[in-house]
Amino acid sequence: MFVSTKEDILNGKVTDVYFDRTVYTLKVKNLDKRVKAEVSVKKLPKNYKWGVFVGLEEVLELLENKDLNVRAIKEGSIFRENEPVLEIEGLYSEFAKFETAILGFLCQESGVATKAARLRKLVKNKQLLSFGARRMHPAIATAIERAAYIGGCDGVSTVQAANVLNIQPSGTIPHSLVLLAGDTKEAAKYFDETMDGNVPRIILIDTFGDEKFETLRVYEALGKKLAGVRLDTPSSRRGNLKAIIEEIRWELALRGADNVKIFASGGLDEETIEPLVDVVDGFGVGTSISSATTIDFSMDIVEIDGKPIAKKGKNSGSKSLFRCKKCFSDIVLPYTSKPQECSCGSTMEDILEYFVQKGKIVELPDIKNIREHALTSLRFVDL
Ligand code: PCP
Repeated sequence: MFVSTKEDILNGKVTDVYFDRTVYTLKVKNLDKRVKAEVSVKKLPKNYKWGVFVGLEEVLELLENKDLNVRAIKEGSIFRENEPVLEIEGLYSEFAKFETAILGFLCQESGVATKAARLRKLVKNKQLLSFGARRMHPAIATAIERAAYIGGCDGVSTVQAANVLNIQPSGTIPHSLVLLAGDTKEAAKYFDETMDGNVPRIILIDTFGDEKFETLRVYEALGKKLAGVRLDTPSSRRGNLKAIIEEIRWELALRGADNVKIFASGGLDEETIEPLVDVVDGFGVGTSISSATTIDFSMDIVEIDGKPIAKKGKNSGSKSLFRCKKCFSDIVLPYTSKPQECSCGSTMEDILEYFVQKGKIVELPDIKNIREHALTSLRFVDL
């Protein structure tokens, strides 16, 4: 398989060759100096007004035990364009070769988390499951699903990611089971007879026939044990999916089966989810989360030997990112430890904090706290 191992990454092998060449030139010409390098994004994708910051834990693992100091916003925080999200202080050669991996962690995982967060806001209180591991290289499936979970997915489909996140994996049944059973009702019965009691009986009902009638057949077979049905209806047959779901809900209610939940999946994104939010109980989303547009962070030197300096188009100097606890507005100022007064009258705190000092990592929050921080922050922003 064509994968970079954790050792390859930690040894700086996954680096753009110009960093190796630069470090060599700096050494030979004795140009290496202590710098401050800042990560920020100039332009968010599409019409995004914010992003969710994910990938910090892996970046810190890369930078620990080196003569470096790292300030960053907490993992799961909201950030906006031109805001410093991470700053590394130390000898440039100490971290130069890791820039490729640092940005790789942050760009892809923040992209996934941001898309998950956007869908989280869109689906309101309905269930949102990450079903997209199958769309990406399996070596990064756990990183992708962790980012989706932090961004707001209620569950993930891959067993390994669920273990890492300390949650139960989420899933229903695939078309293959229905095809091999030869019939949706039979597949439902076989699944029910073979699964542990704690596995929800959610049956895929779009393989054969009409979704409404297949639902009734499966309900006839499983009765109160039927937890839900999933429509993954192919686009060639999708038609008015909302109307189909409303018909199913009517027929279930008529039979006192209001408890049977209805899930939708298959090619879902912001546009196709919106009209379904009021009629479904949950969504399984694959491609649009796992292959989400990256957030194209860049890393730029902003200080050399304590003196502010930056390339054209970049403000120099170490910075503070002040955020109002009440109205969530931000202001970027030259680094200062003095709290600021917000125009709304509340106080603003610098949300950039030290995560590594002299090579030592501070105690990091667990995944539940990171996700809670993201979900709490989402209340302050809109799409
Ligand atoms: C897909 C599979 C994924 C769903 C759809 C989300 O159906 O169930 O979990 O994928 P997407 O958002 O990337 O489209 P199929 O590919 O038909 O696979 P299966 O028969 O295994 O459900």
